[in-house]
Amino acid sequence: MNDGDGTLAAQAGKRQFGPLGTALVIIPTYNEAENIKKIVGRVRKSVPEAHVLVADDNSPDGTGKLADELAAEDDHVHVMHRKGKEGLGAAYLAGFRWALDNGYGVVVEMDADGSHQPEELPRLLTALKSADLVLGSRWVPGGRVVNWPKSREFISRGGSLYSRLALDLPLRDITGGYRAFRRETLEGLGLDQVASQGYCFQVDLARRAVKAGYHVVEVPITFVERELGDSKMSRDILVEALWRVTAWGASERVARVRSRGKKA
Ligand SMILES: Nc1nc2c(ncn2[C@@H]2O[C@H](COP(=O)(O)OP(=O)(O)OP(=O)(O)O)[C@@H](O)[C@H]2O)c(=O)[nH]1
Ligand SMILES: [Mg+2]
Repeated sequence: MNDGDGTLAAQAGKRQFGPLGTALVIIPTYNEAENIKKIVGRVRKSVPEAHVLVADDNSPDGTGKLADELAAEDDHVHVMHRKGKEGLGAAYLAGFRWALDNGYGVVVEMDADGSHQPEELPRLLTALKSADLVLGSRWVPGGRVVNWPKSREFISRGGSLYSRLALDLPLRDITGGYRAFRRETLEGLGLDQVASQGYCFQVDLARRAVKAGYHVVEVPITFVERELGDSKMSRDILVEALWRVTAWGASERVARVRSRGKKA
């Protein structure tokens, strides 16, 4: 396990990390009516001081209206109504901007479908005390997935392995979506240039954080497959991830060869 305060402090060397400030948990939603009330309730119970932002893409099943009901009775719950389905990446980018504009010190990514356990959030936040970015990780010792078919595990592990090798990243779970950022980290990632939509949005942010020299820590999580509602995972999302990761990897290699050529 690498989420103990002492270990992390050692890994981060002599760097001093400032206090964390208030956390905003962003939950992007598209047709999560069966899940939204439960997940928001679990977050509020698990970390009562945190705020929640539901970023809904005008879900036809009324998720946005249910989120409004939660916000009406709880001043820690906020709702962003977006005009239509534009993908996970766009919803997160809009949520990040809102978080930064409203002064939050920590920004958390969490799925609505119960795959990410709000009860594990305190461990992510503890790890963030001595890190710039914390990744909830299925593929480090202590991490696991529950109720996933072998085929899905193969795709996920393969996606992380391919990204790790193509982009030369020292990370095990690069596609995961349970993360905690310090606001300064988000401010330093160049969010205006992020164009990725699906899973590769997560790869893109992790890659930017490592390349910018941020201290990125993986904390083991238990990922539980959704029980209710439909997956938005599609062939297009996988294809986008494959081509973008391959293109990033190729351009980094070209840049490395060029800089070696200049030094020689
Ligand atoms: N706002 C918004 N949210 C989205 C969009 N696509 C997916 N989401 C949300 O992003 C989160 C992750 O999507 P999932 O469908 O669970 O994707 P997944 O976890 O890869 O797929 P499953 O394992 O089958 O659940 C969920 O909270 C979705 O509701 C989108 O286009 N817009
Ligand atoms: Mg899911």
